[in-house]
Amino acid sequence: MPMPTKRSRPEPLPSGHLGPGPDPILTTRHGQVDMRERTAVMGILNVTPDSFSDGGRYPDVVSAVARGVEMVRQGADIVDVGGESTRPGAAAVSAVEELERVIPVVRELRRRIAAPISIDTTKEEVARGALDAGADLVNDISALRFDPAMVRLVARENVPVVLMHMQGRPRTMQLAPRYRDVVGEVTAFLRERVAFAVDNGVAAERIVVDPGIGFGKGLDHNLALLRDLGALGELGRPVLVGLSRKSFLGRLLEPGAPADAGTPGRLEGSLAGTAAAVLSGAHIVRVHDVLETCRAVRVADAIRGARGAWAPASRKAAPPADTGA
Ligand code: 7PJ
Repeated sequence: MPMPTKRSRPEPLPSGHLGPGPDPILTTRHGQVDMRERTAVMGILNVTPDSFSDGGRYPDVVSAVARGVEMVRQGADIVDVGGESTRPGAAAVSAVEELERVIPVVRELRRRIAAPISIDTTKEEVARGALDAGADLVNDISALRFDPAMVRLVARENVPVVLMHMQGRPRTMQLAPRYRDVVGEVTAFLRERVAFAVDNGVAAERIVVDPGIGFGKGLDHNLALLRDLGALGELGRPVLVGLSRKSFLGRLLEPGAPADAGTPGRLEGSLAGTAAAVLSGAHIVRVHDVLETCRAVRVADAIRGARGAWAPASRKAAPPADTGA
């Protein structure tokens, strides 16, 4: 079987961008995540009593760690540990409580797995505790906006960071999301946040960008972003997409059902959405169902490989040079 073509981006980018960057490889304290040929799978390990869809299922350290170990066996490249629910309308959690939830899990998981561990938090104190306990990267859904100390921590520790787009705040973000051009606005926001991070000492090659599916977005906004993910490729950084079991899937699969009506069909919806995201330009997918996703992604990667671009042509990128072929 021919190997999928390496994701490289030979074409020059238009002016005003950050440049194509190096190949999509993320260097962490626990090895490299190489996304040139394979899409990386980030497994979600929620240690919250009220998270989006598996809240309360891993209430204790032992079962949370066991699930983390299992996800790595199932093929996860990164385990994302989170102790603060960002469910629309969820109550805020204090740093002390978040630390109590995540630190024992990160510490024990570190002893048990070699894969990079990420910490899903917007608080510097929590991120610092988790990095000290053995975490390798920071996943900040506020893109370094909610805690002014966060950017200094990431720069000083020289760890990779995920910068995610969100319109509004978790409590109110789904009330009335509005955009004129959702893809353009999300791309511009992420460009500004990448520049902010770099200006504050974060190495560009440590940055991952994320359109923030479901964070201050209606159904059509989510679909437009997933369809046009290649536009984020112009930022020259790996793109992470998280759509696993999110409520827009319920809106597609069970229109009319209440948003909190459980998750029937969300595995299939998540797999289809994730495969589409891979073909659309995602380099990392953040998911609950690691085993199933790894299989789906393997197929999507084989199909994507034939196209061989590090990101699909961006909306604004110049067309490929005419090779006369
Ligand atoms: C995301 C996240 C996402 C990143 C959550 C859920 C909601 N971090 N944390 N991207 N979503 N980077 O998992 O359903 O989409 S919490």
